[in-house]
Amino acid sequence: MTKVSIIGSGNVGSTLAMRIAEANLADVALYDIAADTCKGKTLDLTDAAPIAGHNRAVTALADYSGIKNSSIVVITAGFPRMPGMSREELLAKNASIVKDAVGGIKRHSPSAIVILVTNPLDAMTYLAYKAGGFSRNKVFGMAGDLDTARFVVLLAEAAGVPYADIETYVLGSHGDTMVPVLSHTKIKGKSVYDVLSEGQIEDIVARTKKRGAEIINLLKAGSAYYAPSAAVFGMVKAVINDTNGISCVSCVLDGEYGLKDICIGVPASLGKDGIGSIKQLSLNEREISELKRSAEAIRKTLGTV
Ligand code: A3D
Repeated sequence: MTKVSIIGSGNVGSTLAMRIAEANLADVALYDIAADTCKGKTLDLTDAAPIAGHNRAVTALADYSGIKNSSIVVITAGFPRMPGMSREELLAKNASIVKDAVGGIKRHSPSAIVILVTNPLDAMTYLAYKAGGFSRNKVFGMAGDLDTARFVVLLAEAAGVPYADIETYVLGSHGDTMVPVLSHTKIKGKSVYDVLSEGQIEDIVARTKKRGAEIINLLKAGSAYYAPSAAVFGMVKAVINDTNGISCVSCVLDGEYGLKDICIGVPASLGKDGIGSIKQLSLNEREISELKRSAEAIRKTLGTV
């Protein structure tokens, strides 16, 4: 039986558990420091099974030993942003939580693929890679697919087309320096510049970067979780079904895009061994310098860990 363990049963973790079980993709084990709340959520998710029509086990774990034999471990444990906070402000608190989770994975499920969600995402992914000593194909972070989805929604609204008519990538850091790749953005097969004005494009890029903050300000407690859990679900599905489809993932680079020894968002194929290959897009000069700026912002954040 395929098993996915999720560390952190908060908004993202529990919604992801629901998506995985209800898609009949895998059994799900959840671990959270808030043990009773975690148990309560797993009972609730289990009671939904006869209605949703699956027989997947959704269980709460008392400690990390229960994650053994997981194909994938997703780390969502940690504090989310509150109104007015940057993702970087979460660094100190979340770094020690991620280190604990990585220790548990090394001890009990060392061959699992590890997917990071905890913010600040790129720094946490790098930290997990270093602390775990994992091979670089086996640890990556979810952010680019979410940022790309947000960009797609705003482009489709402006152009008045279905989401499926948009082709694009958002690379770089999960933060203000993210890089929506306009040179590879197409609407119904045409360059974005042939469909929308420069002003519209600039506005959409700026709104994409602030979409997370827009949602936080409306929710007032906690951050987005429906779209984030959908993006992680897509990655879990790609690994379990060995699809080799392209996702924008934060992963360790070793010279790709001119960057080394850093985790940053790039397009990569995902399959049973995690990252298959990194797709090298040809970027224009402006995009290359934006990606470098994004990498510098991540290194600055990492420097404080
Ligand atoms: P939330 O609903 O608060 O859930 C976090 C859970 O982590 C809570 O249930 C905590 O009890 C639990 N937790 C805290 N410390 C520990 C620990 N030591 N061991 C185990 N569990 C612990 O937050 P959320 O689910 O909305 O978000 C979780 C994390 O993901 C935050 O850091 C968010 O910023 C981040 N996040 C990232 C994205 C990206 O796109 C990268 C999107 C959404 C959320």
